[in-house]
Amino acid sequence: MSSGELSAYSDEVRRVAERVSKARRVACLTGAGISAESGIPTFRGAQGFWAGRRAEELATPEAFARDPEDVWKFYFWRRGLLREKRPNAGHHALAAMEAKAAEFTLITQNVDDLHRLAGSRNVLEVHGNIWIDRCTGCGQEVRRTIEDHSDEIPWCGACGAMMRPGVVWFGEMLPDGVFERAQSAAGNCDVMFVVGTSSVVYPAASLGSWAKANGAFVVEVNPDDTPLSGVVDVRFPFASGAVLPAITNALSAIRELNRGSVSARGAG
Ligand code: BJW
Ligand code: ZN
Repeated sequence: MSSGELSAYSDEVRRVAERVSKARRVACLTGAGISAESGIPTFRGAQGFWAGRRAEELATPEAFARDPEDVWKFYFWRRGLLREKRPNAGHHALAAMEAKAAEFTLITQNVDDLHRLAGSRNVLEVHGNIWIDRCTGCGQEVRRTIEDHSDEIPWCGACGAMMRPGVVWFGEMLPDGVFERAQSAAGNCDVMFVVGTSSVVYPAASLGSWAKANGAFVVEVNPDDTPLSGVVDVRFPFASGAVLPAITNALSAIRELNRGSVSARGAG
């Protein structure tokens, strides 16, 4: 992505930053696209995580019941991949935006933990977290770290049942209360960003239009069109690692300008 292309959107960048600077509440929904620039494959598309296999073959409770080893292998491989990955400029820009905003909720479909590593604090993980093992018997959860990751199927220390990855598969409910909080953040915000998601997996895919229906200014960041593209107020057809820092920088410039005019008034 050349910065030349994004520079043609400088008015939009400023307009969005102005909206954020005046907003009381900002929300952001992210998907796999924001982590693409960290070297993590997205789900859909030729190079996607389940290239050559149907998602339903790996990301359903039925698949796990049929062949847990096969499903665990997929998750061990992804944990291994994540060990070397770091947040990128898009993750960092959202953490910086949170620090500047009055109230900021980051809703992520990603399970990779990169938002937290970048410093985001108010994070709702609607599809769980890949570093959690959850017991299929008693529900006990164990949080793995990059250091204590192993490729052995884990068994529960409390009840002896097999553990599974602490993520949300197709046909499963989202973690208790988390989607309700996400829906409330989207429905009550002034500005909503929808970043790096194909907007096809529900219920997360409903959050952008929910925000719009409740009066938010909705901004989409995605090189490709999605089912949401037609309803957003501003669409940036570029990589999030380029767009989000540009918005955060414009926001800082607005804040500086406002501070300057306040102190000039104070002095005069
Ligand atoms: C960039 C970029 C760059 C690239 N910068 N952008 C019919 C209608 C409505 C709903 C359903 C339906 N049939 C079934 C359902 C329900 C189902 C569903 O939505 N299915 C659809 C596929 C139709 N949903 C569910 O089952 C959910 N649960 C549920 O509904 O519970 C209620 C219920 C229970 C029981 C019965 C009935 C209802 C659960 C969904 C769980 C999704 N789980 C996964 C796996 C998580 C674990 C793991 O990681 O392994 O979540 S699937 C996968 O998709 C993962 C993702 O979070 C999710 C979304 O994908 P995402 O993030 O959008 O990635 P991509 O790859 O699709 O898109 C990347 C985008 O980035 C692209 O657009 C690129 O252009 C862009 N991009 N580079 C910015 N640099
Ligand atoms: Zn157990």
